[in-house]
Amino acid sequence: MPVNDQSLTPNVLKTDVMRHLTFTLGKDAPHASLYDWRMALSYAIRDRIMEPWFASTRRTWEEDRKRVYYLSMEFLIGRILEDATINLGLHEMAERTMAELGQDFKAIVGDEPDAALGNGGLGRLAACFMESMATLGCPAYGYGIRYEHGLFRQRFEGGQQVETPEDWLSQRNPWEFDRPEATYIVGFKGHVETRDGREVWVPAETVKASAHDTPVVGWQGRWANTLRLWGAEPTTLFDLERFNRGDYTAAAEPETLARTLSRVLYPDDTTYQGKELRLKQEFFLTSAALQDILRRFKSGHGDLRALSRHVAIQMNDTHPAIAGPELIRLLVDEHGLSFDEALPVAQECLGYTNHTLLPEALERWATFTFGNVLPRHMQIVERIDGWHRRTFPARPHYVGIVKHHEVRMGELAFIMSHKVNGVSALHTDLVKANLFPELDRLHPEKIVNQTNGVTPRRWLKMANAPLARLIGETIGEGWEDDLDRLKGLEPHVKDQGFLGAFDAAKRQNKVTLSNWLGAECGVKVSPDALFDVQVKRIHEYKRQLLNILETVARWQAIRANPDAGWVPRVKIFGGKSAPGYAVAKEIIHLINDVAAVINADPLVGDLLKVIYPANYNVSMAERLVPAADLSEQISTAGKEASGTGNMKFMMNGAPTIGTLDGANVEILQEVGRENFFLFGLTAEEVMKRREDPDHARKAIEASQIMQNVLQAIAEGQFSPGQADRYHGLVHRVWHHDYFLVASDFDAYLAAQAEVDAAYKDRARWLTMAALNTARSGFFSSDRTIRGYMKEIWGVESALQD
Ligand code: 26W
Repeated sequence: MPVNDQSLTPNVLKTDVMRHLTFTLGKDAPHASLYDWRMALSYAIRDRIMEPWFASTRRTWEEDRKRVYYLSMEFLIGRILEDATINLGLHEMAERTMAELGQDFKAIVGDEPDAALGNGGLGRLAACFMESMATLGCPAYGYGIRYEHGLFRQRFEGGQQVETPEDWLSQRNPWEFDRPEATYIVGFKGHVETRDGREVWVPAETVKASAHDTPVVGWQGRWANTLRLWGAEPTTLFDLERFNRGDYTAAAEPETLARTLSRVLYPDDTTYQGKELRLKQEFFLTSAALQDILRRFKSGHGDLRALSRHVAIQMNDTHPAIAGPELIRLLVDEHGLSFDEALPVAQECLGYTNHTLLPEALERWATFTFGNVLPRHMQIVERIDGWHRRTFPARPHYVGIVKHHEVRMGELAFIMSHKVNGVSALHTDLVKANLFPELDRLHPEKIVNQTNGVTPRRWLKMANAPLARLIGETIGEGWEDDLDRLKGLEPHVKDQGFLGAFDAAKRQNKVTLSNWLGAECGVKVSPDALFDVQVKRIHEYKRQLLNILETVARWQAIRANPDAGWVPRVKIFGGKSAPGYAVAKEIIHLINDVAAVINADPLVGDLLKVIYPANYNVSMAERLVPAADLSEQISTAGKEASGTGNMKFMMNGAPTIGTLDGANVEILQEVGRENFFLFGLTAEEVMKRREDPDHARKAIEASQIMQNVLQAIAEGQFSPGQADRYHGLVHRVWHHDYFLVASDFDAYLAAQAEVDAAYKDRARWLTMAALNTARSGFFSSDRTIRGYMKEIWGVESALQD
């Protein structure tokens, strides 16, 4: 469909908005609220997605194209309205139309709640991938769960995190279409019977998975795919049977189970807890998706042995790793294939992406729980394990799926996939060397790398209009879906006029952000200060602690010598902690305590401010990233699989201060050493350093500055009412410090001093910043998806260039 559809003049859009306001919302304009206007505009814009959506589905059928199925427990989408208007090329028109109707477009798009069906990196990556697959004309479905409550909302009380439930569906969701005709039964528990020599699973509990579809439109509306989210509903079938038997309590069980299954997103990233409900959620998503995939395949083809020619299924981490056994079960038990036929079919369809090396994040289910919830799958897992053990005899010892009474989902996903991928070059090396060394030796071609990326439509075009405009004026249009063209900015970096304009765009974003921060947090910050931003989940390995300790050191140094020509800084933190992660919550408390003391210190004034706006989410990232001067990517080397925030900051012209971790390594390579503030131990050095049990004490004793910082905290300078509040924390840094905050402290301080020096030299700083944008083309998720299409999925674009 042509994007700048001539038939859609502003007048037509206005008529559409008014028609929806009147007939869909039942509202008279003088009485319409912001919500009503948002709904009316959303429906009017949504209407424009239908044609490309239908056309894409039709073409995929007609041309019998291979489809990608992206299975993910999380899709961290954020707001949809503005993104859709941008991709449809209707942004300016929508702005103008709403103004003519007396409405503020910015306020309207800002009224939309974030779809926060994810925790962090993994969920946001899935959302970027959906957008890139649509942009590239890759026929694809995303499959996930329609959580009633997404990630909790965060508030601070006395500086401490308090969680409240998120409620995005309390208002009508204009983007989804219920598909009551697309429902599947998903079973749990029960037992396995042998009938006529075949195994038959008789579940004791069943729920109905019912589909809710959201169209995802790509750049310029050339293609649209479907995000299909499953909601759980009770089945009545078994209730009645039980009810008739007089088993009334059990009769109510299916309804309770159904209600809880799609009720809430697990708010844990990185720590896995073997909770039965979580396993049920994972199976619910996976089984419904696979049944849907097989139904679609069967409606066009006969022979299931040809499945992998038409179907590629990607498992986003191990959360849907039950897909291996479930696909075998469906093929064998329901469609009559033999196990030996079904196994290779499943393997050829499946791919597995690993997103973490942290041992505590690796899913392992007690065989007791697994066998209880999924008795038939337990049998199949053992059969797979036996097959693998016999087919690939290993030395010195076999690393199997079932070990020490646990089912290891990583090994299961690995064995059941034809390709396994890491998410950055370094991470993939570590997956090979540390996570699956034995399996890698047995299957040397299986592990491949696909470095993450982010969509430049949302993260540059939409979030950073001033810079996007400058890019368009400088290198012309067309960079949005061909991000390597940003290289064309490089020659202009020597031009004072261009640098001035680059500076002005950044400044405009900083002014907008300071106004918002003033209103949101009640702290006034000067847009002339250096905006130093660390936003991401709070985790020890991400080392927000290192950042706040450096902040204290800076504060002490400014107080000792206020006239030393300091570069004014605003330290901005953002992020949530898992509700049960006590150490991360303590770090949040400390940041807020430090902020309160520093922000009230008249000696320091504008030279240092610390701000931590509560409830960091996708929409807040869209405000912070374009206004950042400095991107904090300071994880302990070897721990951050990739990072994707690092790429967003780079694109938006913020140089990185960071360690050699995750995709930082590739950012450094692209941008050049002189445009990156590198510090810290390497992954290898980290492992060596840990061998010395005294590493922390030695590092602290060698650093007077670090001692002063820890002493101030231990003394209660930031917790005046409770001097011992941080004794535990300080003690851990001295004596444990697994994430090597102490060992990297001095190097981090030195890198921060380099940042100050570079920032003072305006020409140098602006050149660095502009080069970060110019050299960020590699980090478009379009490049990532092209890699998956070619090397993992074997799928071609349906769009000719
Ligand atoms: C079962 C508990 C659980 C839940 C989520 C364990 C682990 C996870 C995710 C795998 C954590 C995650 O989001 N990982 C992040 O994935 C991003 C996208 O690839 C990477 O950029 C981040 O580095 C990685 O931490």
